[in-house]
Amino acid sequence: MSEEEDIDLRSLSDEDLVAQMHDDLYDGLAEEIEEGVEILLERKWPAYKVLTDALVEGMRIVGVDFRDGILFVPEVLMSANAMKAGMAILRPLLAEAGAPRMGKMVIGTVKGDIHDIGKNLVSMMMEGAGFDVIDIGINNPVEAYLEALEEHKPDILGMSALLTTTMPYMKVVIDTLEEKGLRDDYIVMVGGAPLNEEFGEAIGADAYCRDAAVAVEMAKELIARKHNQMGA
Ligand code: B1M
Repeated sequence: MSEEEDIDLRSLSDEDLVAQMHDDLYDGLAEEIEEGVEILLERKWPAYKVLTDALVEGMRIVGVDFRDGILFVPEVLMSANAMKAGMAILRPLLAEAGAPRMGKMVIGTVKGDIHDIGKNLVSMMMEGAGFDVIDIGINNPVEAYLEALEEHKPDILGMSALLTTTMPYMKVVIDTLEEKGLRDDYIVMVGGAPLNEEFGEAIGADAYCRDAAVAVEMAKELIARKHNQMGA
């Protein structure tokens, strides 16, 4: 029996439990992550705090060791699966706020990029804030974005990229919207770990979003601005 299996998660203080969850995420232990999430919720932790302190922080640590060559793709995939298992429990809770309908967003990760945890988190938080979200998944060529925009007619187009090699593709999508005379029909928001404000501006996005909470705030602000402009 492994050492992890011997640990009674319920006997741990909040602080030790969160530290243990970081270890469990690192080790890709989905069941333990699910249990940890349930325990923190029973202890009246808000869903967003569980998400950020236990899951997102745990994944940050995984990212450091992935970068340093200590962890490899198969291990990180297991961590990602454990993270998703925890997120699945939190999703309905984040959407429970009963928020008024705010608008519609199509979101997807760009071509060549299969990272989807951050995008999924943004989708969850946006849904929780009252947005209808159409998630078109990963590895999206410009045609897939155009098709989804045409079909769903959203207020917002969201794009995610986690690789320095794939983030320039966001400009391909924005330039194509320009060429087709569609750019002004949508608010374009972009995000992902390697991006920054400057990049967002350089490619002609309406907003760069550092994280999911910022994405929600930006979306609300830009939608309000759009409505004001239309009313003026
Ligand atoms: Co990848 N990977 N990965 N990876 N991976 C990174 C991104 C990397 C930084 C790791 C590292 O070296 N430290 C590095 C990129 C280096 C670079 O480009 N400079 C990297 C690499 C190199 C690779 C491969 C090339 C590895 C290889 O094969 N040799 C390969 C590429 C595959 C591909 O896409 N073609 C690869 C593969 C993988 C896995 C499949 C193993 C797995 C992905 C599983 C999955 O997503 N289902 C994986 C993971 C998990 C990571 C790290 C460890 C974690 C990413 C993550 O989920 N973070 C990552 C390290 C890191 O980012 N520090 C890494 C948690 C998530 C909540 O944060 O995604 O940043 P994030 O999302 C945030 C914000 O960025 C923002 O809000 C989110 C929530 O707050 N945001 C948005 C994101 N998208 C948004 C969209 C918006 C708004 C905000 O729209 C409006």
